[in-house]
Amino acid sequence: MASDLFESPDYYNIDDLLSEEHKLVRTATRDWVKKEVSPIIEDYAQKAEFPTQLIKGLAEVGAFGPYIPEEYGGAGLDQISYGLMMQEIERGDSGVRSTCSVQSSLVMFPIYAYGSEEQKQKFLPKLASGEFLGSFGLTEPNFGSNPGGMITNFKDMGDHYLLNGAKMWISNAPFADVAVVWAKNEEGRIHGLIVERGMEGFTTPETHNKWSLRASATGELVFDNVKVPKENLLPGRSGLGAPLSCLDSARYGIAWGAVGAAMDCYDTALRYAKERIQFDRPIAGFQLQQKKLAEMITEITKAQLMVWRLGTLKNEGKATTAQISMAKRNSVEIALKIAREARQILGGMGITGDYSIMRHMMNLESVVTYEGTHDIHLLITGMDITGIPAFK
Ligand code: TGC
Ligand code: FAD
Repeated sequence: MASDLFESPDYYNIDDLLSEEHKLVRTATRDWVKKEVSPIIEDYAQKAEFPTQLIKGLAEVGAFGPYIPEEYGGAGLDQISYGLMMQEIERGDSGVRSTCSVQSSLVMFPIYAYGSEEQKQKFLPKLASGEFLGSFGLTEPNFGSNPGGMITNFKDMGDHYLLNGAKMWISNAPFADVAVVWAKNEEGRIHGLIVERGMEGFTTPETHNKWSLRASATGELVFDNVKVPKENLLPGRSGLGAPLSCLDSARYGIAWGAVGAAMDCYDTALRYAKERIQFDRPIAGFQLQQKKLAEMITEITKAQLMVWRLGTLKNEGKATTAQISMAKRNSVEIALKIAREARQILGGMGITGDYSIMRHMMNLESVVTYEGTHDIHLLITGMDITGIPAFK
């Protein structure tokens, strides 16, 4: 990829709404992304390989459990700092941000929120330091948007649980040391179990041939009579609301992250349009290109304001599931549109790996689907404003 010249757009002086700590966190993450992610990411995406060497740096920059208290190894930051980190990391690559979302919000968060003290002490510091990589198993081959129908199950065998079933489309699965797995007990009640690599009958085959999130490892979690110690059940919460509450936290991070991808596409297209000469003038001087660029910065600015406000609500413990859904859906939608328009501004160059745009565009095709599809988030808004669920 060409050298990383990224300059962050801030059309409405949103920086004035950020604290010094927020700006420091953002600068540190941005500098790290420019130094460690940008130079290698295109190559890893082309090879469809997960850049495992980034794990240590992600931990050092605080991207594993930014809002988890320091006593458990987290960074103890607020939700705006978490959001800004996800924005900067996804500005580099959605797949790298995925790793952080899963580790922080889908593995550390449930252990922190619903785990026993022993579970927190055992797993959180190692997850925060990157010694352990985690994955989150909710989706199954026949239950994606409708996770409540899952068939993965466990039986109480007296001194342990016996886990059977399979999860698919699981980020980090092939490399994960631990997996937070959602399964039904004999009464059909959903619980979270911490499954550890090495447990007999637990395998994590990799999913190949993806055109999207190629620098993120995706796989299955397969459980064939896995004996899970009883102390690995998350005791604090059961029911579908438990995994869905983790999704709230991850979707919030994605709402910020997708803005980062949009910012990178806009910034790249603006710079290119000012430099690229056709018909003896920069293409940025043509009205059609200005329309594209002006609409991009308008949508980015609206999305920046939305996620900032959502962050303030989240800091106050007031952000609702429906508000988070709206922001996740909006950010990904505008990012995808901006990626497509930006790609066109670059003409033929836009399809190459010399620029980040096509990679962002392909990555965003996963982001618009995972953590609740575009349709599901619209239906969550619909249910919230009408009071009538239209899922079933
Ligand atoms: P429904 O009857 O509405 O709700 C069941 C129970 O859950 C409660 N609840 C929530 N609780 C906490 N937080 C939330 N966000 C909640 N949403 C609902 C609800 O109150 C109810 O509680 P109770 O006590 O009454 O039982 O459930 P439903 O089966 O009708 O489904 C609703 C629907 C469709 C919105 C939900 O299933 C959904 O969100 N589906 C989308 C599935 C999804 O997002 N999967 C993501 C998998 S993980 C992933 O993609 C990771 S990618 C990571 C990466 O790489 O970055
Ligand atoms: P389906 O649910 O089969 O949906 C197919 C289509 O039907 C969609 O367009 C959907 O919007 C539509 N649809 C479904 N229900 C309705 C309805 N009621 N009304 C209208 N339209 C509807 N899952 C995890 O648990 N952990 C992970 O780490 C994880 N990582 C992922 C990484 C990648 C790269 C991808 C692609 C997915 C990942 N997922 C993960 C799974 C992801 O959450 C699911 O793909 C997603 O929830 C959608 O499920 P599905 O693919 O089964 O699609």
